[in-house]
Amino acid sequence: SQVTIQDVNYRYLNYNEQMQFINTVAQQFPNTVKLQKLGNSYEGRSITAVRIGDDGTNKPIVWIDAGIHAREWISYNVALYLIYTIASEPAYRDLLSSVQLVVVPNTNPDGYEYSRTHDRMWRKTRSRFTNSRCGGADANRNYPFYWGTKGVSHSQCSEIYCGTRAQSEPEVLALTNAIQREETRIKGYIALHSYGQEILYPWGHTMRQYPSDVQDLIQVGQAMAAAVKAINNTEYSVVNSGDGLYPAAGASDDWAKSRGIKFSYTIELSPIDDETGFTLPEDRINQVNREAFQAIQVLMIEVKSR
Ligand code: ING
Ligand code: ZN
Repeated sequence: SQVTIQDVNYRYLNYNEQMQFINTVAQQFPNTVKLQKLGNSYEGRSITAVRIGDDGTNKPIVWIDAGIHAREWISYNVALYLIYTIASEPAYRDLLSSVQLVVVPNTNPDGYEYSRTHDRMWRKTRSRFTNSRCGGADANRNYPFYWGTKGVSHSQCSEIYCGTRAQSEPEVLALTNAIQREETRIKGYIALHSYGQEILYPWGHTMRQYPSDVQDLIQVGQAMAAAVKAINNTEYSVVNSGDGLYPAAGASDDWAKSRGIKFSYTIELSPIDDETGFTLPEDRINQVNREAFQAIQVLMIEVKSR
């Protein structure tokens, strides 16, 4: 049977179901939605971008990617909901005529499948190393910007192992290559993670250091948080990732910002605390999908009007 938006709102899908869903949406809206293969994961699964809105123009792009950390399951549903909603609802046609959306709904398919079938709390990729009893690298410590310097481990058994070198993970290489090909057009970037209900802005690799346009990042971050709060009173806080959380080098939003993508963020989706943590119950998926959609829409509107 077919995977529908109902499934995306009420249950977690496996990788094949996610792929089936984006294929169906692409067939349903052939003029609006195009699939683009960015590369393969370590175990050979396709990493696919969903491009929504006219291609081949000079329109600004908002780039969203999800699930670089395998156990953060809610991020995949949020990305799939975003794809479907933007593509299917006539209310967003106008927005799509002036800004293109590129969504990578599963940036770590190997890790995700492993989290579903073997170890619910798995975070990393599934790459293997010779002469090591541990595998996998933290892909959000593997981006080529201050790689390996702070908040990382060089030990292969660590949850925050940064990899053998920057971009050692094929998933990260595929994403950085794809973003760099069109980086001058990308004006907004969000990496979807969970949990904590936070909108994080760079720099994350160090404490008390901010981009020169940090006020713009804070302002738009607060507009995103306000849009979320407006629908159900759910509160997201806007914080610098290095100060508010912990310094961590090699994260995707730091790298995106270093490439000149002005509005670069990491969003920690619901829940806010560790009562359910990464294992957000399925009956809460729909609400988180709708809330995150509001935030992303704010960023699209912001980018469009600049
Ligand atoms: N949190 C992010 C992590 O990779 C983060 C937080 C984002 C740190 C950006 C530094 C820079 O650890 C989760 N939940 O993964
Ligand atoms: Zn994460």
